[in-house]
Amino acid sequence: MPLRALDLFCRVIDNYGDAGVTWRLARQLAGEHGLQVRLWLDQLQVLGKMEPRLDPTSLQQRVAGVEIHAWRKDFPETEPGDAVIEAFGCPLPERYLDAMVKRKPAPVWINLEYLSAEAWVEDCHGLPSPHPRLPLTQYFFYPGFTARTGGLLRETELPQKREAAQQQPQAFWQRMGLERPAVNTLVVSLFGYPNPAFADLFETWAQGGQPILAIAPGGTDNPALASFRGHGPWRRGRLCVQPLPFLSQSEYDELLWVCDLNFVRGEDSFVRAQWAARPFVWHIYPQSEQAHLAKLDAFLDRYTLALPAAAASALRRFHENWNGGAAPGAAWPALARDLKTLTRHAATWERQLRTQQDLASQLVIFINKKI
Ligand code: TRH
Repeated sequence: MPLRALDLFCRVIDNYGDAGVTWRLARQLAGEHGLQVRLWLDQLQVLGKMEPRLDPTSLQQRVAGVEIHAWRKDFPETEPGDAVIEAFGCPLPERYLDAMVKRKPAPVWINLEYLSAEAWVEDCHGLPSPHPRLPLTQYFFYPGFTARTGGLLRETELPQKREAAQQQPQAFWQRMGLERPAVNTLVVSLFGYPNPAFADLFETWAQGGQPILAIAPGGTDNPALASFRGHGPWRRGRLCVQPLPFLSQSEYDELLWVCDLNFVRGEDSFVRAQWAARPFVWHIYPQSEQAHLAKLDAFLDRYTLALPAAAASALRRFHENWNGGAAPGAAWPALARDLKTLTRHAATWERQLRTQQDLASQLVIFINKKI
């Protein structure tokens, strides 16, 4: 019997990406694969920031074809679906695990892991892991950049929607209540983790030779605005920093599409910046013992492979400063000099990456092979 109904569990660690990724996946599984999807999420208010249609106070609701449940401690008796996806290794409720054991056949159990460009991911993707105590087997499912991984989240209509928005960007600026930026202005979106480097970069931009419009969505949630007061645009020299409220996921996508350069972070905005086919700077989620720097290097190794040496070195150096909290100002001129090369490369990278089967489709195929 092919896969019909699926439970997706997400426990928010911090920030927005856990909820952002699982919401994107849930919508695609329901919308493009016609599955009955139940999303169990512990912090609905986090998703509510990205999805205006959601009522964060409701225990159960239906949005975009997905049945969304508030995941609370008193987990109800529930008949498991044909498959269960636990996002980022969040432990499932005991009562649900017991129901999985009783269900015949047992559901296909997937652990959807965090994204990494590191080579070891290919050896771990799809491996079974028997439960230590229960007659259940979990499968590791690793997103990734190669054919030996689970791929990346990408909805079918994404390329067409992006291309249309990039050809007609004025609709987005109007909806944001902003003037369309002048042709010679470099338009940058800002999203990152708290970073002392923001102040140095703003000073460099203010003293620079080109007008720069830096758009910072997320209001006070955006660390880029940590040193600003008030909501209006902040101007110094050639720089204008324009705060925006926290955008819906689809509006944030549009912002990435219409900007010339995107500063992103974590996992979901990092992937969405690649689908925008524009140059980006990635602030990787900081981990203890600098473990995140190996992940950053692994990605830059893949991403800069086809770049001319000068542009590759400019991009890598800027990332080292940006992720090391060092003053990025000194690394900015080289990055700005190679922006045209990086823009062409970003479009080539997106076209190549798009040939990979998307994550949701790979998940459905994988589960149907195990059912
Ligand atoms: O918020 P993040 O730092 O989430 C992180 C990462 O997911 C990381 O992998 C995980 O370990 C950690 O959480 C616990 O960054 P990320 O992944 O880019 O998620 C941000 C989400 O917020 C993304 O879906 C885009 C969305 N967003 C909006 O919808 N509107 C906005 O205005 C902004 C700025 C972001």
